[in-house]
Amino acid sequence: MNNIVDPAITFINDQLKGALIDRINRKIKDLPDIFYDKKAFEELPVETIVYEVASYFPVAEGTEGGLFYGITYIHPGTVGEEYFMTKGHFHKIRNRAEYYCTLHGEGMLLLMNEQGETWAERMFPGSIHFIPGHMAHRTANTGDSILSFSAFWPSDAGHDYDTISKQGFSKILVKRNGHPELVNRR
Ligand code: S6P
Ligand code: ZN
Repeated sequence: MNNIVDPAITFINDQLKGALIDRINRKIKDLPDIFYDKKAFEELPVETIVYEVASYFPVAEGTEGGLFYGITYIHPGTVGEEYFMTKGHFHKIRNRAEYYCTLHGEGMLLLMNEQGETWAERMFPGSIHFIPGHMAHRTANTGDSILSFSAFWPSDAGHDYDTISKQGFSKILVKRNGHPELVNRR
């Protein structure tokens, strides 16, 4: 019996490869609720890719005790003065935590607690972010190249996108004088 085997997945040259890998992309047309400048949003080509996610789901979604692994690639760009960013979510099981580790590019991790307080952590290659439970999380690309990061989260965490699509984050991340600023929504 050969008891030395290859890993189920690899991450080489920035690409996740192997079986059971799920790939999605989010285009402008998939993100009607998240950007505050609706006029600027309407002017962008609907097929513009904002971000892509490759995830490894070795167990069924909802399984207690498992872990998922994913890589997110956010393209550079803005909608009006707001940076390209992810939809953002709370975990459906609110107390489930997560790690993000930045690989390439520069960005911000926006965090919002259940009281609606929002703050941001700088993301840069090598930055590691612990996202405690009960915290909505969203990432934005503030640079000129792709922002990529790996994520590790419990397989029973689930995603609550509805709360964010209805209420948003209490602050938005905008480009002012060439730099990111976290400001209150108007
Ligand atoms: C999953 C984890 C990430 C995001 C990804 C896209 O819990 O936080 O893999 O799914 O960054 O963001 P979103 O908000 O569209 O799921
Ligand atoms: Zn998450």
